[in-house]
Amino acid sequence: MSGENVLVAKSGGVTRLTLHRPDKLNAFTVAMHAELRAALEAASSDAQCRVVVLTGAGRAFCAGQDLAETRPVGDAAVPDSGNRLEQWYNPLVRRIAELEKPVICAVNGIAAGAGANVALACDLVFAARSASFLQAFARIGLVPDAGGTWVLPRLVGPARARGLTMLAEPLSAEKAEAWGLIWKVVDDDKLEAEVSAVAARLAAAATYGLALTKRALAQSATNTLAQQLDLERDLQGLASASPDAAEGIRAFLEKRPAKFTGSKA
Ligand code: T3D
Repeated sequence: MSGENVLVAKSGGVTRLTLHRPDKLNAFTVAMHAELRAALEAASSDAQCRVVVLTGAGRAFCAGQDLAETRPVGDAAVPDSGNRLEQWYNPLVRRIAELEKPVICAVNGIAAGAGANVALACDLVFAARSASFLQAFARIGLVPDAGGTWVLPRLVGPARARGLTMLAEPLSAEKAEAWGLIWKVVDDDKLEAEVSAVAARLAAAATYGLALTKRALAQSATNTLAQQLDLERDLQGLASASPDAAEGIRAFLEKRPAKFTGSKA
């Protein structure tokens, strides 16, 4: 169900979530976090939903934490930001990572601070050519969060991760693609159509196999090769027991398109 801060639209197996505070560049407030959490929980338990698309309303994707909510009172320090990470950002990043369906991010404009890192937590990141990614934290004396210090060195290497986080300059969508930070740059006027086409394709895919693939890739970050081989053996055992694997192999041998249901069993 749509809220004031997160619009929810469901169609053809795709649940589209739009961050909706365009006047404030979709900066995160507690209210927006709460709506996004509820929407992701609903998408997780909705058997009709086979893919989630996350995007922003207006000219930005998301400007990170709403700094009006963290405003220090008088001469006092900023209220403990660690608490907000514990309560909101960390569960959000985990939820996206652990969702057993692909999550596509359509970065329609600037993605700054935690907004950038929530985008990078998604499985496939498409960005409009005019969009940019800004690790804004150093500009305000904070540490990159929402998984940024984990994902950046892994995606672009330590030298670029240090430059992005310490210099806090915007990275264009084109450079983000060239550096391997995101999947694809798309002309602004084609972003919606391209993301919708990919979402429709994924909504007709073998969802359980994709969920297990997501799990395998996530665990590879800390596994040795031997551990990863064992994990692949176990996950392949699960995948091969699914009706979609049987359908995929039958369809190949019968030279027809597969008709996947997305179910586990
Ligand atoms: O305690 C904790 O929660 C810790 C967690 C931290 C996580 C974080 O995300 S920290 C990083 C927070 N984000 C930022 O520091 C980015 C702040 N925004 C900007 O630097 C700029 O807005 C942009 C570079 C993203 C875009 O610049 P521009 O010139 O295109 O737009 P603008 O004029 O600055 O912003 C338009 C409006 O959005 C403006 O409101 P107004 O004056 O028209 O009423 C601006 O204040 C508002 N806005 C943009 N970002 C935020 C924001 N309002 C509150 N919080 C924001 N993050």
